[in-house]
Amino acid sequence: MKYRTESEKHFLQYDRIDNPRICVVIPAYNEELSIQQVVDDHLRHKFVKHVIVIDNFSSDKTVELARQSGAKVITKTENRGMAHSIVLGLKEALNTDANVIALTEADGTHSAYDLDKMLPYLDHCDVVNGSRRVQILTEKGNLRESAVHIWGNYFFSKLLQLKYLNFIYLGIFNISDEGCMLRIFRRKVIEEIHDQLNFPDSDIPIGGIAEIVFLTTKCLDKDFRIIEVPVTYKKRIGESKVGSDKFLKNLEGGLNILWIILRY
Ligand SMILES: Nc1nc2c(ncn2[C@@H]2O[C@H](COP(=O)(O)OP(=O)(O)OP(=O)(O)O)[C@@H](O)[C@H]2O)c(=O)[nH]1
Ligand SMILES: [Mg+2]
Repeated sequence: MKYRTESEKHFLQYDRIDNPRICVVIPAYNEELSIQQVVDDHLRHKFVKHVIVIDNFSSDKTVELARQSGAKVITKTENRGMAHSIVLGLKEALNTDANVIALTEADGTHSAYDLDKMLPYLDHCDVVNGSRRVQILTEKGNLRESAVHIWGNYFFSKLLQLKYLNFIYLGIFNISDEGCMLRIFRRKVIEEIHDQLNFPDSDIPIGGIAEIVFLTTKCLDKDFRIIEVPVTYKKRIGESKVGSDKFLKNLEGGLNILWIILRY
């Protein structure tokens, strides 16, 4: 376990991004019901210059609909899991001129609108994570059968916070929803960590939602500064792909995350 008291790099700083050029990375798997709405929503945002959809060998119309909406679509010849798409998408974003890289979901739970609340915080840090843990920002009926998803995420988030604990500020970052895919990065963050997002010395990604926890630990280990802010959380369109509405799937995801926190 890391025990970080060296917190000199984690006090107030200002480094304004005057001309944000955002590249949005969207991993997608059989999201034909939502993908167009999600791509359109982001391409309408004034600072979004690129939208990249990484399709995980969908069997529905995700690819053609995303292309119709104007996204750049990366396809695969087999399903290689969500984590593979995340890593591929972040690397692909480096081929654009974006100075901010955003990661979001294809299922319609997140909105480009929230980028406006996240961007100002990037003046003070390198990564802004979204949090879906504010009831007032949650659409009624969302996750109503899945308290275990909410509590599990909260528990593992606090465990991760504990890993970087210092006694005065309760840790160099404060987090409540580590499983939230919506997050934005300064370009330099992805430049520095993009080749370290697989298992050490391999080309295999960590897997599932644990990948984004691993991503966070990579950022923190390099002293990148992370702030978590509340974001709106709408009901997903279509079926859950990872089964976050199922107890056993949540348990499995939680154990993976626990392993990442303890191991790396
Ligand atoms: N399960 C799965 N999801 C994928 C894959 N590739 C991309 N995704 C996308 O990853 C996102 C996460 O899956 P969701 O079904 O939204 O998960 P969820 O049940 O809403 O739960 P959250 O993790 O809380 O969002 C979706 O937008 C999927 O389209 C894949 O290979 N498998
Ligand atoms: Mg989702």
